[in-house]
Amino acid sequence: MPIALAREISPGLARCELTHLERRPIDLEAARREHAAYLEALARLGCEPVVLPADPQLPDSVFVEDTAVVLDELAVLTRPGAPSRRPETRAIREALAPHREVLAIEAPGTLDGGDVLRIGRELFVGRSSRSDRDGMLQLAELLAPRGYSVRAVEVAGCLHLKSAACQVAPGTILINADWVDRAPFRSLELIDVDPSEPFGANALLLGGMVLYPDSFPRTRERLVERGLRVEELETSELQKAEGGVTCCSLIFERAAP
Ligand code: CIR
Repeated sequence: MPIALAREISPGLARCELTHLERRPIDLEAARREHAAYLEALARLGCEPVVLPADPQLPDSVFVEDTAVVLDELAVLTRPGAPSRRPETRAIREALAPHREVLAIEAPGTLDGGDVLRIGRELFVGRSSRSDRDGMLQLAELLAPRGYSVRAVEVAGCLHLKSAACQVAPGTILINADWVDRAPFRSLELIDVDPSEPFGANALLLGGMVLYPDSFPRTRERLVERGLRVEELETSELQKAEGGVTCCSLIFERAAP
């Protein structure tokens, strides 16, 4: 059974980093309910949630996806682009250590896990305001011996690559082509978000189901028309912190005993 590593919402969430959104009040209790429903959905889909305690000093620490890239063979701790988020990796290192060899991106490189989209043994890495060339090159160097290739993708107008492109079925990408070029994904099937729902490209594929925010009904319709199974989640409070559905978990298979 895969582990879904997550972290409770920090009481300091209101002080989260924001890049493309205006700050709006966040209802912490409602955010916690959304997070609990998210973890329940992951459990229903066959994961075992492992939930680390909240840290009041780390406002964005619920968004664990950004702190590591976890593959079958090893994990790479990131060095998040936002300095306020760098201490988040400490607890994640401890949580991953029993399951994987843990390597790390070193200064001065920066990398956020939200910029890493894995399709088979190819990793697309967004060049965003959070992830730089050095971080991407370090990742490529660490993973080349394990047979992974890394490919840089320019991202503009959104926070991370996975704000603009996510896998919704094997070989199928949900994309907002205003924020990322289609060309790197040319060999894959692409589904465009509805133009009225630019934030609708972040989706979490798990066990044949697409976990998807309930705030993008037109894009959801496009997924359903393509025969995909979609389970909707309420994410309005976490969206105010610029979070999506991929960002609240790191999902990986347990290491073989
Ligand atoms: C940040 O700006 O870092 C957080 N407020 C949101 C991070 C969301 N991460 C993700 O989608 N992978």
